[in-house]
Parts: sequence; C-alpha cells; structure tokens
Amino acid sequence: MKPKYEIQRLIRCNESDITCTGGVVFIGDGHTGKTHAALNLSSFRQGGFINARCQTISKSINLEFEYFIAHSNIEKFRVTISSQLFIMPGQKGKAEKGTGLAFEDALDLYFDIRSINEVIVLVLTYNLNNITTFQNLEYWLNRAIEQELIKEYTNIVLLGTHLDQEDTIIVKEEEIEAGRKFISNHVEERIGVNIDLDRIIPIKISNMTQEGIPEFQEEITDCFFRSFDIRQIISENLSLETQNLGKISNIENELRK
Ligand SMILES: Nc1nc2c(ncn2[C@@H]2O[C@H](COP(=O)(O)OP(=O)(O)OP(=O)(O)O)[C@@H](O)[C@H]2O)c(=O)[nH]1
Ligand SMILES: [Mg+2]
Repeated sequence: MKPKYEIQRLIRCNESDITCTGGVVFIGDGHTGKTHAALNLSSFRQGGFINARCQTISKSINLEFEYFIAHSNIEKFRVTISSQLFIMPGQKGKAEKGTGLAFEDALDLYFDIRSINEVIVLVLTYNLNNITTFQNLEYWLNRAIEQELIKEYTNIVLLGTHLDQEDTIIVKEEEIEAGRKFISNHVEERIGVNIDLDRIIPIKISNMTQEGIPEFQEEITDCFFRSFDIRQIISENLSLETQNLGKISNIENELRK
C-alpha cells in the first residue's frame, strides 16, 4: 500500500525499517516562543531541554532551521521520523536592508532553499497570555494558505506557549475549540482542502518549565504517522507476510504428498 498524495516519495520501507521525512513550519506573532519551542522539540535528540529563563534569544532576524528525529518500534519495524523544522521570524512584512530578515524575506529564502516542498505540520504559535497573538493566527493562517503551505496531507498544530504563567492565561478552552473549527472551515472555503478536526491539534506548552514538551514531541510524531498512513502500511505488510507464509506451507504440503 502506498501513502496518499505526492508525499509517497518521502517514505522508504523495507522488511524491517520505515523512514520518512517532511517539513514542520513554525509561524505566528513575534515573541510567542517559536524559536524556543522548536529548540525544545529538537533537543529531544540530546535528552536536554532549552529553558526559556536561561536564554537570551529573542526576536529572530533570520530563517532558522532545526531537525527532530524520532524512532519508534512497531511490531517488527523500526520507524524513523526525520522532520525538518523551519522557524519563521514573527515580524510581519519585509525588513529594511541590512537589518536581517522579517517574515516575508524569510519566506522568500525558505522557498529558495527548502530541500522538500511538503509541510507535514504547520505550527501556528501563540502566547496563551496574550489574546492578540491568538487572534492574529487568522493573519498567519491566511499567509500560509496564500503561500500554499497547506495541502491535503498537512496537519495543523495550534501551539499555546507560556503555560507556566497560569494565573494570567487568557485564551480559553472554548476559544481554542472555536479556533480549530474556524481553521477547518476557512481552509476548506479558501482552497477546497479538507483538514479534519482530528488533524487540527491543540497543544499547550511552557518553554520555561518544559510542561507539555513531551506531548508536543509525541503529537509531531503522530502527525507523521497519520500523513504517511504508517500503521496501515505496517498492518498490510504483516498480513501480506502471513498470506505468503500460508502459501509456502500449502506448497510444502503439496510437495509432501
Ligand atoms: N515564561 C515563558 N517565557 C517564554 C516561553 N516561551 C518563550 N518565552 C520567552 O519569550 C521570548 C520570546 O521567545 P522566542 O522563542 O524568541 O519567540 P519567537 O516567537 O521566536 O519570536 P520572534 O523570533 O521575534 O518571532 C523569550 O524571551 C523567551 O525567553 C514560555 O513558554 N514561557
Ligand atoms: Mg524566533
């Protein structure tokens, strides 16, 4: 069985290994924690985390890259997910020459240098304590739609940061739910692409305490499993193997007669 759409060339399978790759793109207002969230996601590979308290990184003026590799063992298969992270600066528009990159400049660069076109996960990032950053996701979603970053296989993560500042959290559960429905309807209306609600995933994290980071990592892995239909590939492969074993034992029985 082959995975759907044009992403099938991004997956390799043999009798013991499955490896797939794809893009994870972070967009959202400035200062929402995109850079820190991506660093936390990728630092999984070293077993260490980035603590926002100890970091002086703020206001990116370039297109940033990271990668996140996750392994899982399912039945007899070792599954490797190799995701390429692209983190956009949150400053809207274009920057003045010589001052670094704003979002539109970074996007131009992204289109020039990305190694693959397929965005498996779009991470719409906002600060749970700042309602404007949540409302502005409509702007970021529209930019993503216009730049064709959303396709049939894309998952969308609604990533709320600053979970550690629990006393001042202002974005409510109902608003997040309404946001998910809005995204699904809006994408369908504008480009006719159907993104089911189970592929629009709300996640809350703190880059300060790392609360929610392991769940974020699991969700990204799940997104790849979903887009590439990895469980289906495994079950079809196993049932094919059982059928083949059955055929071989039938032949052996015939030969013994
Ligand atoms: N308390 C707290 N602070 C955070 C969290 N995430 C990020 N920060 C802080 O917020 C500031 C901005 O974080 P960045 O990761 O640089 O934000 P960004 O979205 O990449 O910003 P731009 O590059 O300007 O678009 C930094 O000072 C971080 O230390 C969080 O979850 N909790
Ligand atoms: Mg940044």
